[in-house]
Amino acid sequence: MSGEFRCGTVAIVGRPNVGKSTLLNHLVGQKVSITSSKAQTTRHRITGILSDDQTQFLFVDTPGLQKKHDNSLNRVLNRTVGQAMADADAIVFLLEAGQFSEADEVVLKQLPDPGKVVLAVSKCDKIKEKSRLMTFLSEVHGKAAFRAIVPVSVKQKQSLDELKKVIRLLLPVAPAVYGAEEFTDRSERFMAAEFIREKVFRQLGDELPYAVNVTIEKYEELGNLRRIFAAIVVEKSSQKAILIGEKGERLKRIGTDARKEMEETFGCKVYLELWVRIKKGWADDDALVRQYGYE
Ligand SMILES: Nc1nc2c(ncn2[C@@H]2O[C@H](COP(=O)(O)OP(=O)(O)OP(=O)(O)O)[C@@H](O)[C@H]2O)c(=O)[nH]1
Ligand SMILES: [Mg+2]
Repeated sequence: MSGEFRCGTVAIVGRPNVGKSTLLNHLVGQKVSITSSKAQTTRHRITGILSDDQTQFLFVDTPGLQKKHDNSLNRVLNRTVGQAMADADAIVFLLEAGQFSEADEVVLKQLPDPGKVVLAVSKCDKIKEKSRLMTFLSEVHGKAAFRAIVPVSVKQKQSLDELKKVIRLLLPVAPAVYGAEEFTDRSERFMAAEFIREKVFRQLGDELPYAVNVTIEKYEELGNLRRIFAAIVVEKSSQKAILIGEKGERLKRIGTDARKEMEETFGCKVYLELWVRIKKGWADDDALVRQYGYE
């Protein structure tokens, strides 16, 4: 039986900042989805593909499910999570080691049939005493009839293999959907915008405007060169000033970091032109949220 090829979708869900995108990138072995220490980094359903001789895993990263801010953008993000769970063959419900809060409870309540849910516990490296981790695992184990519970840490490769093994058995016997070399369903153009947004998230402190967005205005492929023109969209002129920084230093650093990451991932030279634009209240404007590609 174990010799039969399996292929299916695996939604990774959990509250914001629990480590979903980091886990996805480590499972796939490639940077597919952006990560940061700020909550609500992920805003799209992004597939990361992992293929071996026996299985093709279609891991689906999702935005952190949350009820704190209620605007057009968040309603769309929460809907994305629900849809991803409904469509998935298996679900990884991610909790952070030692923490189970109301925000986690919100996700737990929305899980469909626990028989297709694997509970994974992230950031185990942050808990030094083994006994504390054990107590936490036995506490959360009883929350639902999960298929399995797997403590993981991106630093411990071993537990990722264990996680893949239990997920595999939840996937249907089916042929591969993607070629063996493919690692995401997303385009270079989409990833370029995401890489820029990641650098904004990582370089700004608490002053990070929640409603920051990146749009690619022009994307040209000229042999081994990409010419990319992108706008960072914020809501107020004060936010624009923060992003640009003194003498344009901050914007320059965001551009340099994003360009380097693109060159590494795309394997080509990149010319990147970046500027900042103000669009008042876009995150609570249904039409603009759609126009910016959130669905
Ligand atoms: N120490 C440690 N830190 C981790 C681990 N996994 C993730 N992190 C950190 O946790 C933070 C959040 O990670 P993300 O992967 O962006 O979290 P997320 O759940 O995708 O967050 P949203 O997209 O905002 O919902 C980042 O600073 C990661 O470096 C881990 O196994 N160990
Ligand atoms: Mg994420």
